[in-house]
Amino acid sequence: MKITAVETSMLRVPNNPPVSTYYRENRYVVARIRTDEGLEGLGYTMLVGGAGAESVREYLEKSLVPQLIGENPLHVGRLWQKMYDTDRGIRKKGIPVYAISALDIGLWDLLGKSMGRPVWQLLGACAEAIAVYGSGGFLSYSVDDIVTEAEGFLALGCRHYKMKIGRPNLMENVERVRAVRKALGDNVELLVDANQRWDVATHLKIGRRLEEFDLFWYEEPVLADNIAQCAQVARALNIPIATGENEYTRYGFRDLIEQKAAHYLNPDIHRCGGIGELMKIAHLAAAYDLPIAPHLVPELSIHVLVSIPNAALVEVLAGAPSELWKEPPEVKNGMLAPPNRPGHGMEFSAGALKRFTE
Ligand code: SMN
Ligand code: MG
Repeated sequence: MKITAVETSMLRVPNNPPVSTYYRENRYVVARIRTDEGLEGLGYTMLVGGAGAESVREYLEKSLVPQLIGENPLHVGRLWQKMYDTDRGIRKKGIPVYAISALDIGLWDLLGKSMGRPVWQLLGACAEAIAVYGSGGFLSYSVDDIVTEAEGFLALGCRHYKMKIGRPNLMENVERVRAVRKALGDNVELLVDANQRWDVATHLKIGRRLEEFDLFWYEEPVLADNIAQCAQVARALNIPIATGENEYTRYGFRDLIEQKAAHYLNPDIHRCGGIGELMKIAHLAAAYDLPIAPHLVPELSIHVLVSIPNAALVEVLAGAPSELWKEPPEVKNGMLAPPNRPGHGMEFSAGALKRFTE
């Protein structure tokens, strides 16, 4: 089998309220990998808020696609390395790895389709389903918005919910967490996410005040580039630290692990290098018994999570339009199971392609 072409496109997908009060839209860079045997692999990556989408598409088309044309798509590992080795002068952080991730996802889709098997069965299945955590609670929300959103996830059987901290008035963040903890009670695991917002001193001030709420994890305290400071916060607070959504490849996660920067790792399959690289990151973390809770992308992350011994949770974000997919992932009793369809099993719905294609 040979790759004959890669057709790219872009989707601009609006979020629903109240998420849309914070992130109006997300943009997808889509790469359909075509072969001489008629099989097609769907690759895609998502840029939250949309920034950088054109750059990802340009790098994918101009630097990576030429490396794949004429190649056998079933050699997924060799092609990943070939893409990674392209342009050694460009560090594989950010934009280039979003592009590699999209194509790797398409190649694994093709591999599964060529064998008539879902990707999770190619990865070495360990579990049937993974516990879901609901995510949202953005800074633009009122406390009532947060509680209503959380209760929606609890109604699906979820036992974990994540909200944001990061409002400029520091103590207001403590009061918002206090109000949400009071409303949800002690039987719900509450997570907070700072999205890199403050310095170490501020996190010590806020984090110590949040310790009384028995939080499940405290996410991305400092700038993702400053691993040493994340480790400093992890040593100082009596709350588990989670980070990784803005980290790239096994090398970036090696640094997080070696510097003991987090108790939970949140690699994003659309950013870290794709399916194969997420497996490598997960296996590296498993040697340290560090749990993996991938950032967003539940429909793809689930294939890896059911195939690793250190799966923690799968994230489902409120607000994404359900009509995006032909067969959207379905949370049942707070759990998500992978699809039994060949490949990764995902395809955009005809309505979504019509409505959202740029
Ligand atoms: C997050 C980031 C971007 C969009 C939605 C949610 C957040 C998370 O950092 O970890 O879910
Ligand atoms: Mg986050």
